Amino acid sequence: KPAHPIEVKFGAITKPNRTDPAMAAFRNYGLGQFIHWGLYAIPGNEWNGVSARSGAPASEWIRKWEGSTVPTNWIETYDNLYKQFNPKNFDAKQWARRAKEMGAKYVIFTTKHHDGFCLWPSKYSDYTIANSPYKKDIVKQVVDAYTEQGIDVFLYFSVEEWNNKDYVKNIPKTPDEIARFDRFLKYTRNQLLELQTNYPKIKGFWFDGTWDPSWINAYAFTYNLEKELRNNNPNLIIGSRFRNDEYESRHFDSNGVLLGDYEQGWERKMPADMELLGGNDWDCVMTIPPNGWGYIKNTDGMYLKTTNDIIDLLMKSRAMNGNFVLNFGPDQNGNMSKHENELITALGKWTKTNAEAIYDVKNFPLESKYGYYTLSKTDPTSLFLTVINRPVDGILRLTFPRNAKLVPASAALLDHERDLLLKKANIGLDRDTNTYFDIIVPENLKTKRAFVIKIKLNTPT
Ligand code: JFZ
Repeated sequence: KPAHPIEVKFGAITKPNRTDPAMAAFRNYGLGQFIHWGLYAIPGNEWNGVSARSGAPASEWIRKWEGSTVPTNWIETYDNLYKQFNPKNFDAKQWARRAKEMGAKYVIFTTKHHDGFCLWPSKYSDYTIANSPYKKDIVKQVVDAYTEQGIDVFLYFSVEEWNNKDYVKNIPKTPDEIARFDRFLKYTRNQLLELQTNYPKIKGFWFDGTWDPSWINAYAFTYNLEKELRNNNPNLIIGSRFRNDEYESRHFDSNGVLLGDYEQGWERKMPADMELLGGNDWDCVMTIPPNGWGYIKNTDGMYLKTTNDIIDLLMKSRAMNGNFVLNFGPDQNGNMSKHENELITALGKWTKTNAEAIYDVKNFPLESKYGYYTLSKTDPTSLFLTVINRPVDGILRLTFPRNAKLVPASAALLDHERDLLLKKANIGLDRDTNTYFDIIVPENLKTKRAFVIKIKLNTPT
């Protein structure tokens, strides 16, 4: 933050840390599901057996395939894929049931990615699902099915469109560019209002593709558009990637104030510590492969994150008051991969057992070398320790400051509802600035998963 705040006219519209029920719900989601689905699911990161892995940055970017391996007439081929989009196994209700089983409390669904193809029948474009052989409104099915399962829906929307002739990347200069980009801005506004009208149940938008100079330069337009979207739905939740102030400052305005309701910069990365977050709400969105949000046919040689990897990232996010959002890239027929399905099942088992430690919790201001602490929001005497690193001798030694008002009094395993031995350990370290509590992990606890210990806190005796 600058030492001397400057005047910002097109800064934040909402205050950070909104306290309304919609934002309170957001803070408790804990786990979310991202779904990237679109025409890129058809090639699935390859074409005619040739992999785009080294050419396109990620599977959903395959239209941007570059280098010597690009198939002939590739762009034309890609832009005609919609004529084949006919997902015969697509079942939004099944996706929603499985997302619920996994423990997701919100979903972010791609209505339109950078390629410009709309999964809803937009009045403002011909490049939509209505003109595919499938014809039916996919966004509507997703919104309805997830909402019915009690999962809140957020719509992913890319501003940038690769194949829209009105789109201008740099600041429009010529009369033609100015006219085109002006039409493009109106089109963007129309589509967003259309999504709000068609799907009034949505809780928010997840914006993307807002990095080009043309959009950055349109700060007055985007400021008014955000106001309009919020007027239509005062509970609407928008992340920080929608727009910038008049000084090209994105995500945060020139005074360091968050633009939007939560910080949206944690894409395949995790804040190293809470200080970096400045007390703002945030979510981390994560792929299962190293990169690649859309379907990948051949994942040979790619590291796919395991259930344990996901649990670690999920609880790390929760310990820092964030949400963790796991991405899925269904294939062209609407099927999740075997690995994705296995993850859903295994993660679902874990989130069910350990729900108390994941939802309705907040940061606890101590760190643990064994894993992550989360504290119940409703009961400040219920502390959870997710053990990722199991001590070799089975003794978890918790360090609390000597003057702590609440200290561990008893402990139990969440998975077995089994009480654990807890005793104060007067080991005489740190000149008694800390007190220590030993919890014994039973030797017969045979698990290769992280496990959660519920620790009841009490006033020191
Ligand atoms: C964007 C998209 O380009 C990508 O295809 C995917 O949809 C992802 C969720 O979002 O990729 C980004 C966006 C922002 C950053 C990095 C990749 N960022 O802020 O570092």
